[in-house]
Amino acid sequence: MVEEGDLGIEEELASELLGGGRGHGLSLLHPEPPPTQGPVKRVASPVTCESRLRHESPAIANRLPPPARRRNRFRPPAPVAWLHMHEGTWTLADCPLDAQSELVRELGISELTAAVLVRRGYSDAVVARRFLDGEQPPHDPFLLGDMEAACAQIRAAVEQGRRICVHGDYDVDGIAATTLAVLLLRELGAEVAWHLPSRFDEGYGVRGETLARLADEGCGLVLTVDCGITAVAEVAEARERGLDVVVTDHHRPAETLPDCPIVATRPSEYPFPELCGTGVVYKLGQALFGVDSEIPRRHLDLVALATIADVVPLIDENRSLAIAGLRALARTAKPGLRALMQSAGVDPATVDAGAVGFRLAPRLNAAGRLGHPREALELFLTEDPAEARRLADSLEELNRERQAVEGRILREAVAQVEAWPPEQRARRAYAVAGADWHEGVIGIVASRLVERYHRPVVLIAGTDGDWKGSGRSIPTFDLHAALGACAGLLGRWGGHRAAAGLSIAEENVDAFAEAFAEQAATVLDEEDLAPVASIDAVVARGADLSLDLCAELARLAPFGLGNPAPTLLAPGCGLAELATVGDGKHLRFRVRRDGRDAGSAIAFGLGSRLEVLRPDALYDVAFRLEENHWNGTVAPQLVVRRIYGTAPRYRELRAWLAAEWKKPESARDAEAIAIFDELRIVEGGPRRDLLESARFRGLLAAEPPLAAAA
Ligand SMILES: [Mn+2]
Repeated sequence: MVEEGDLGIEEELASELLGGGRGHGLSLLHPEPPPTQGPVKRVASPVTCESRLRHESPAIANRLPPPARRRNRFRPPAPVAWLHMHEGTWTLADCPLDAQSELVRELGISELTAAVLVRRGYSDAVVARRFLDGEQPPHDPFLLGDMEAACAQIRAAVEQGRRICVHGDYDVDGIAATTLAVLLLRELGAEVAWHLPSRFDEGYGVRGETLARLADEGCGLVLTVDCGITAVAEVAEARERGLDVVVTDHHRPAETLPDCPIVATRPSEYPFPELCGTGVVYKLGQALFGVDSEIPRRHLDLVALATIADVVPLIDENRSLAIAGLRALARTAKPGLRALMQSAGVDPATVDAGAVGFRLAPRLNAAGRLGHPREALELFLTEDPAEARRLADSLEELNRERQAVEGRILREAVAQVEAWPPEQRARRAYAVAGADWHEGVIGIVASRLVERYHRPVVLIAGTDGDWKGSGRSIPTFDLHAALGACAGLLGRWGGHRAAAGLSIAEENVDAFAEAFAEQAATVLDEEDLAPVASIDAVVARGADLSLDLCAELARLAPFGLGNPAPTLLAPGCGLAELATVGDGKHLRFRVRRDGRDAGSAIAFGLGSRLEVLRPDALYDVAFRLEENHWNGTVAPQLVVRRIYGTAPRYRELRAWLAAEWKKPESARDAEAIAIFDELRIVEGGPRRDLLESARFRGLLAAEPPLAAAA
């Protein structure tokens, strides 16, 4: 298992993961699959996120030559689309040159960064500048659901001296939202209590028994955070008992809504419905204290933590909350957050989305996964540094335990899959069960298996005879719908397109695995199982991958869902000085382009490919450009996502075009002229790689070889 601190790979993996939605998440060829952060519990709005993420352009089947020669070395036990698993394809969206040039001119940025921004939909200079500055105008909190009624009900409870109980959830978002609500209500002078459900005794959501108990204990108002939107019967019952409820949530509502004030992203007129649960409470704070009030702003550290940990898209208001919140986290006065960063080895001065998603969030989630989320909440709330240290130590211990449990289940699940007969291995969706697996971590392990096998996976744990499953999907597969089709074999089930949970009778497990695979077979073909990297910009020939460019690209951070770290493509490269590092796990090399050194590259998890990569062949290298701090020096480094074989005819088509360019215009081939026009190639103008031309990409993919005509 890859441990934190191992060559800094954890950041690499975290950012890859946080880039979720691009391809199938992690596709680094890792001998032991890498650690992941908590599960994607809910993708708030598949439409908004995916349409941003999925660039529409013709896929180029830019694959390596047939694998026959390497079969013995690399083929996994069953011949399941190994080429896809390891290489996949890349796609490149169109990038209107007018928009790109305008950004270069107006913002004074490089052609490359401008291309990234245009491809991500920031083609207007004003919008792009606001994005870079992290400056989104905060939307009016009173547009969010029944905000006015909710505030009135809360104020009335405070005035009447009725106790308010905040009801949250057991993950980072639910715990941070509870903390934030408690702190805000205290500012109002309210008598506040809180309740966090246990994953094991109560499970997700608001339970009737809990509300009844709170009513009996003299509570006057329950404020739900990060849950409650579907608690229709529970709320009705509570109100009959004289207990008022205000729901704040960001999950998908059912057809009927609870009969009480609801502050939720859906249904709502709110312009940006992708807030996390803590973000919703932050808006409640703005409504209660005023948008310019310092009171909610003091807790932006919690908002950033939850926004990043809950994997909501880091665009629009979430982006500005994350940027402001990460700054607040760097200088937080909360003893708990300081202690947590210290025990997680996170330097507050450089805390970023990767550190939150990969180091802080798993520790906070460990409480709810293995025990009770109470400890994480107490950590957030405590004002005593000694108490904070004790709680942080305890979370550290729980997190270690979580890693061990998760590692064991992962090994067992992988062993099961690899022992399957080939026809079972070839299934397009896997369901794997273990009698003594821990239900608190099966979701994380399912994500890991999705990364490993590039197909939907449901993991089922037979805890206490009550079998429970947790599934994770790939972008091309609606897991929720697939479970619906198998509903006859399931007990309770629910979730989202990307992630879902279920309960099942033991005797139905095998039948479900079969039905689930059948469902996938009707929806997915082999191509859907191939990871697709969406390229943000093609590096032009001769372009300098400098520290300045690193810094410029870093202005697009924080990276995560909806705003992944830019993936650049350097086409037609030679790989020089190939060597493995880290016990053969990783690959290090220098990228050479057109006979010139183009930079130092590290490819995490690709060490085993050392012997197949040929020094005389050309490769298209997809990478992120990062600063590498080493031994007191800083240098740009290409952090490789994937290495593709360059299309066989790339070299000859390029040579043909170079020859055409030298001819007088009247003598040029029409196809060549069209490509030059498309790229607006002029003497002394900005360089653009031929791959930026859709027409050129078409020629590369065309059959029969068109170069023969040239
Ligand atoms: Mn949430």
